[in-house]
Amino acid sequence: MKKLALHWKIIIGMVLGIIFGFLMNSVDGGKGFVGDWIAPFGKIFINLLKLIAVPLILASLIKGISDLKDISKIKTMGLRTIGIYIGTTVIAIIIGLSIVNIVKPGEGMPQETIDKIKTTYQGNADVMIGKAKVTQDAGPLQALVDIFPSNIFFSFSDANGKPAMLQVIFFALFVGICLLLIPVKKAKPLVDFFDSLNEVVMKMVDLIMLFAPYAVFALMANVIIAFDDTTILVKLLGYAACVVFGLFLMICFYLLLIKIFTKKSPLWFLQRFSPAQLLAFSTSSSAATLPVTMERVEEHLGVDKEVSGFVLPVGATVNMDGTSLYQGIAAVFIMQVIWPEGLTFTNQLVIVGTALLASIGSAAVPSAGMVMLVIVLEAIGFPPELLPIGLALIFAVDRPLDMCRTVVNVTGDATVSMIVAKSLGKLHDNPKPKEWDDNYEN
Ligand code: DAS
Repeated sequence: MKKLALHWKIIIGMVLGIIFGFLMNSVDGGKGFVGDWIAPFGKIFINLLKLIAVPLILASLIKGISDLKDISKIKTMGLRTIGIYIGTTVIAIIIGLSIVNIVKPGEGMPQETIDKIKTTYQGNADVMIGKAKVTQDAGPLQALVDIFPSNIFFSFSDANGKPAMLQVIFFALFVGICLLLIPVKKAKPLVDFFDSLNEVVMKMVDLIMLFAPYAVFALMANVIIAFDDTTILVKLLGYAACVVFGLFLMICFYLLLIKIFTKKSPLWFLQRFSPAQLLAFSTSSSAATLPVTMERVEEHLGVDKEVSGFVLPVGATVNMDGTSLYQGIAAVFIMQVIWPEGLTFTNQLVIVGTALLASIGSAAVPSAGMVMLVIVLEAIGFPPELLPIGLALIFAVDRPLDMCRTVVNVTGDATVSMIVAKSLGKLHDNPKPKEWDDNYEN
């Protein structure tokens, strides 16, 4: 078992967790046992990953920027990164809209099914709408204001964690650029400190990942016990299949881009990056997965930290191709079921624009994409009185779809980091990951 590759250990933990979850679903008190005695270990694991996200972003971004030596390179890297991010997101939305308009999974849903879904999930939908209202009630420039921290003790205390991530990125960029503007002798102590901090935090990732198979077992068991009404799930299989197929096409698109721009084979990439994808699937959180995404991209895919330290934290907050594809499909599916008159070409164009903005605005935490779907629906004039029913329609399958779209979100970030690194000559061909024993002996 010890010599088994990490991704196989995580897969075994995942499968056993799913089996255990279904077993617990079938015995009295099983759900309570999982919730009280198993799920906390998954929460501890996610907390540990979030704990090191801030120091990791600070260390890798500040060290990375100071290593660039030339401020103009930051502008080039930033423009290339944002440009590719926007491009892949628009492609994701168009793929999603194409699938849902061809398959039409929402047409012909019986009224009694709609009524049953409404009564079962109306409460959950109201919670999502309430969360979206918090975002909407903020002023038009609130998202810009949120980027500038008022103190350096960042926290993920707010439900989304998004402002903290953007604040950490801003602060790290600010410090990194100022390190380039002061004499090298003066900058060296701080650069060395962050270099050392980066090594320490990467080692913390290695240690935390030792527990990944057990944590994934707990996370998957907890997801399975949440499934109540499988009859409703069956009615939504067409919609869910459209989302999953669209997400699969996005993964294929990324693998094609990697082959074209970096000449690396899909198998080479998946073998090295799959632990991050499996964690993204288990946690439904790009933010929680970020430390592992960064460790895999730097130490196993060969992207220099000067690039990964910027591209990945920015990607985790503003690049969510999986989420935007899902939002395109969900918006049209809901219209097909309860507002067919809204299915105009103009509205679909508006969906492209608003799903792009909504995915940028979505936080890297579970179900964030569904909260921001409200923005997309309201942008096309969706009747407010139908909003609760609309969200209730897709609620039953949102968690498994969230797990899948989070995998695409992190894979898109890793793909763009490899392409940008290659274009800047910062992609090392055959990275030798720091194995635990080798590193421990130094
Ligand atoms: N769970 C979000 C993420 O962490 C994606 C989403 O909700 O759409 O990427």
